[in-house]
Amino acid sequence: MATAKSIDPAVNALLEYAEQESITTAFSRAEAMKPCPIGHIGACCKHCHMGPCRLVKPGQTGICGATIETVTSRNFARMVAVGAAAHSDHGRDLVFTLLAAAEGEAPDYRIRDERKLMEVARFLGVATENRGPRDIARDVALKAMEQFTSQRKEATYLRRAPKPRQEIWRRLGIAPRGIDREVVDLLHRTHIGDDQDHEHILMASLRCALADGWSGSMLATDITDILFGTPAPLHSQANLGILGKDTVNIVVHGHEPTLSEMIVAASQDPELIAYAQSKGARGINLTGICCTANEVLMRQGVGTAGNFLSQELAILTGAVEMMVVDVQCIMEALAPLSQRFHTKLVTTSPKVKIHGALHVEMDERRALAIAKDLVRMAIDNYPNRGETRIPQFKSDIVAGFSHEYLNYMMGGVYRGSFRPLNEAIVQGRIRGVAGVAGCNNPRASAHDAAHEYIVREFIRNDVLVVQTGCGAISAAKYGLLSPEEAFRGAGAGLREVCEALGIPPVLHMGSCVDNSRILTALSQMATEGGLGEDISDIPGVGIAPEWMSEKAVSIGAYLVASGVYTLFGGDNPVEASPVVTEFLSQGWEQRVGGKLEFVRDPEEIVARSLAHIDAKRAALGLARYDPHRFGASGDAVMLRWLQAREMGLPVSPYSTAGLEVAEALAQR
Ligand code: MSK
Repeated sequence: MATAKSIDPAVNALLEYAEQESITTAFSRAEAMKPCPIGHIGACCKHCHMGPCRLVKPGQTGICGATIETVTSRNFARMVAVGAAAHSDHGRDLVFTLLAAAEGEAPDYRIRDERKLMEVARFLGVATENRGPRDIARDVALKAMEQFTSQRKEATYLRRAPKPRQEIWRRLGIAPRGIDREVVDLLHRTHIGDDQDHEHILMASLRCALADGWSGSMLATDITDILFGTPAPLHSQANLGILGKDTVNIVVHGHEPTLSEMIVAASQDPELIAYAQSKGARGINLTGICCTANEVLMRQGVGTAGNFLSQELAILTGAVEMMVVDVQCIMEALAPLSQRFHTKLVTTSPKVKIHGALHVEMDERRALAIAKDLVRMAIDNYPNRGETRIPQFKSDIVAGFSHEYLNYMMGGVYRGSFRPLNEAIVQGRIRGVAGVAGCNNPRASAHDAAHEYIVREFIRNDVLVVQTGCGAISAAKYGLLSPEEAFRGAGAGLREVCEALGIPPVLHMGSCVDNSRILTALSQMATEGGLGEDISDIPGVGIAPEWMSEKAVSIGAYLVASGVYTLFGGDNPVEASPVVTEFLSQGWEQRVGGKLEFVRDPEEIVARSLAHIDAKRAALGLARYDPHRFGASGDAVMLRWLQAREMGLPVSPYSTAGLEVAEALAQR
C-alpha cells in the first residue's frame, strides 16, 4: 500500500490519490519494473555492438575478452564521468553568465558579493588593484574557463586542499588537469579495447571525480555566490504544505539558479502580483524542488516543496500552475502527468527539452523579461485550476550555512575560524562530523527513511551533520533543520556546542554542487590544527543513504579521493565483481586514505560510521568519546524549555535559557 512507500505523510497522501486514480508515479513504476539483475550489479557491458555482453557465469568474459573486473570498473568509471560532466557543465554555464554580466550583455545580473569576487580573484591570480568589479569579474570568468580547457596544467582549485592531500594526488598521478580533459580521458579509456586494468580505470576515475569536486563544482559554487550572494542562515519552510490553496503556485525544479533567481524577482513584482489578484488569486507563491530549490532557498528563503521523489506529487496536488525546469533530475514522466492536470511544464535549458513540455529557452540577455513572461503565463493558468489536494504538512527550517558563514559564526568578522569546532571535537563534545547528502531512490525501503534515521542517529551520538542536495530537503521536512526540533534529539555535548554557537546540529549547506563547500570546510578543519594535517585524519564520514544518480557516484569518488570514508546506502553497482568491490574499499583506502562502501542497512551505516569516527579519534590521541561527560547544565535548561513548550508557552531555547521558563513554570 501507498502508506509504506515513504515516511513523509504528504507523499503518502498523494500516492494514495494516485493509486485511486490509476496514475503512475516513480514509486509505482519502480514496483512494477524490477531492475535488470545483470545491469544492476554492473555485469552488463554495452560499450560496443557485439553485445551487450552479460557476464553471469563464473569466469565468463565479454566477446572481446573483457573480464568482470574490467566491465564493472568501466561501468563505474562512466558513471563518474557523466556525474562530473553534469556538475561541471553547470559550473561552466555560470561562468558564461558571469562573463556576460561583466561585459554588460546580461543586464539583469550583477555582482551581488564583491567580497567573494575579490577573494576568488586573488585565488585565481586575477589582479584586483584599482579595478572595478566588472573588470575583475570578466577576468575571473576567463580564468575560470581555463579550468575547463587546461590540457596539462593542474587544476588551480586543488590548492584549497591541505598540502599533504595535494601531495598524495601528485604522487599517485591523480591531480586533475582541465575538467574537460579529465572527463574525455575517462570516457576514452572505457571504449572497447582501451584500459583493461580495473585498478588503472578506477584510479583514473578518482582523477576525474577530483576535477568535479575540487574544480567544476567548486568554481560553480564560487561563481554562484559572486552572482547571487554567499548564503547565510535564513528561515523558510519545507514540504508540499507550502503550496497555497489560493495563490498562483510556481515550482522551480532542477539545479540552476540563473533563471530561478529571476523568477524570484518576477514573482515579487507588484504589477505581476496585482495581475495575479485580478485573476482571483491572493498572490504568487514560488516554491522549489530538488537543487534549484536549494539554490533559491538558501539565498532568497524560497520554500522547498520536496526532494527528488516529490516532483510528480507536486503536480498531483492539482495546485501547481507552472513547473519550470532547467537541468538534471527532471523526470520525463512530468510531461504526460502535467497534461492530466492544468500544470504547465516548461523546459528552459538549451540542453533539455522534454517531449510534451513547453520550451521557453533561457537567454541571459533578457532573463528577467523571460521570467516575467513565465510568471504571467502561470497567472493566466490559475483560472484553469480544478480540484486541489494539498497535504497540510510543512516544517520550519533554517538553511544556508556556507563555509564562509561557519567561519564567521565561530569567531566573527575578524577572528573567523574553525577552531571552536575543532576544539569541540578534540574535547569530545562533538564526536565527529558527517556529511549526509544525495538523492532519493524509490528502491529504498521507504522514501526518506534512511536519510531521517541516519541523521537522527548521528546527532543523538553527538555527530555534527552537514547536508546538501535532496538529503538536506529530507532533513528539512522532518524538522531536523529547525534548531528547536533537532535539539530534542541531539546528544548533550553536541547540543551544548550548538546552543553556544546558535546553530542547529544539522546544517544545510546547499545543493549538489555545494558538496564543494563541505570539501572547503574539511580542508579548513584539517589546516586549523588539532585534528591532524589532512582530511583523512578528521573523525568524519560522508553518506549518501538513498543515492541513485551518476552525480552521486562522482561525489562519492571525490570524497574518497579527498580522504573521506564514504558509505552509500542501497545496492552496490559493482557487486558482480568482489575484486572491484574490494578495490573501491581497501584498494582506495591504501592509496588515498578514503574508501567507498555500499551498505544496504542504515543501522549498519551508522555503526560503521561511528566505529570509523572513534578509530580516527583514537589515531589522533583524542579523548575517548563519552556521551555522559558533557551537557548537564545545558540539559537542565533544555528540559525546562521542552516542558514549557509542551505547556504551550511561546518560548525559544535561545531566548529563554533560564529565568523566563523557570518563572512561567513556577506560576503554574
Ligand atoms: S537533485 S542528484 S536527486 S541529490 Fe541535486 Fe537530488 Fe540527487 Fe538529483
